[in-house]
Amino acid sequence: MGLLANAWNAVGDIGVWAYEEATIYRRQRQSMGRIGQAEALARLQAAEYGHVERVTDISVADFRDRFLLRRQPVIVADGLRDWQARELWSFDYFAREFGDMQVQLQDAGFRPRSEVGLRHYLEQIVQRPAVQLGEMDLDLEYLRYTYDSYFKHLLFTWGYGHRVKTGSFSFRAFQQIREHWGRPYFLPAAGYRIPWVQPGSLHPNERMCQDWGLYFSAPGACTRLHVDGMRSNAVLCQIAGVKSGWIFSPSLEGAARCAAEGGEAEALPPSGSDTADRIWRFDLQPGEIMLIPRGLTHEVHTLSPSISLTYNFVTNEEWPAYFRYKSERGAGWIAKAPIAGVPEFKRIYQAASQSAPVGVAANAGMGVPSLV
Ligand SMILES: O=C(O)CCC(=O)C(=O)O
Ligand SMILES: [Fe+2]
Repeated sequence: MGLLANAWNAVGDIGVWAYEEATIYRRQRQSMGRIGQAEALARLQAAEYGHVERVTDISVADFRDRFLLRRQPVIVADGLRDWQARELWSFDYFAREFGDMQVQLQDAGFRPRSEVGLRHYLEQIVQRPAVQLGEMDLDLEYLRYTYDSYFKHLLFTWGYGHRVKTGSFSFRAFQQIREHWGRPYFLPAAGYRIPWVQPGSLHPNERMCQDWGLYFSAPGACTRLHVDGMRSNAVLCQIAGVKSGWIFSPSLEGAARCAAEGGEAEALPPSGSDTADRIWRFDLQPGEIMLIPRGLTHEVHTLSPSISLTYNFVTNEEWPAYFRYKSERGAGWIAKAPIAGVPEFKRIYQAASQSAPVGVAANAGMGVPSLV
């Protein structure tokens, strides 16, 4: 990418950030009332409960019209089909290439925890046996990202990462594994507002996108119920192991949060034309990529030793709706406790997996593809 294009991208990013800061975060949001436990649980019980749809060989136009613009979660089962990462990346690969590095782990709510050697951490992860959804160990620490300085992070986001000297695992890995992965084949090449790419194409392997991370986690590890900080879309690209959990419709944001945390939460109204209360369960397998649509609440559980790559984005076409939604609801949040452990919610998902439709394995997520 040319020097001028990079500079223009940087100016665009700063402009978008300043505009959001000035218009969204500085504004007082109107309170939307409160929702209590009993009502929250009743809403979750009555919600439509289904599996995230799985597709293969989907075109950019179809993906955009059926899923991205409508904020429907989807799993693209052949998502990694053109990534060398599928063959190259493994726990051994990362232990061999980066094992001597120190990494800072996080808890289930993204808060920094202990610092350990990467090789040691990976050895611990792979030894742990697979679990079922709902079996968690909240003390397990999680490797998501290790950014050693904010300034360096900015240089990576503007495409100068290859010139940066760094001792941080995420940055070093980003520099070294660039050839092994790329923009998923079903995502548009151009027309992004976050990160700012106009004109030109987005190469997320050259320019570090928002919330980029190479995630390593053990069976039983969890990322608690949350909405991503920027309320942008995320792609969760699964290289090894299985992850499961749920995504909630916009209308259930308040109810899900309230159920997870106990007490009360802000009651958030439905948004857009799709007003139904929905819970989507997912079982993400190696080789697959899931879209977590912008602004939706989700919780993620690792069921077997896992390597994932993730990043966030917003396209030009989504921008007005993205912006409106974020002005209504504010920034993302993370719940104080996981929703998987709430007994009433447990009953909902356990009953649903016992009555799984034909073709959906009851033990989905235990290494067996859930849709056959
Ligand atoms: O894969 C995970 O555990 C969590 C992914 C996610 O939702 C995030 O990083 O925001
Ligand atoms: Fe997330």
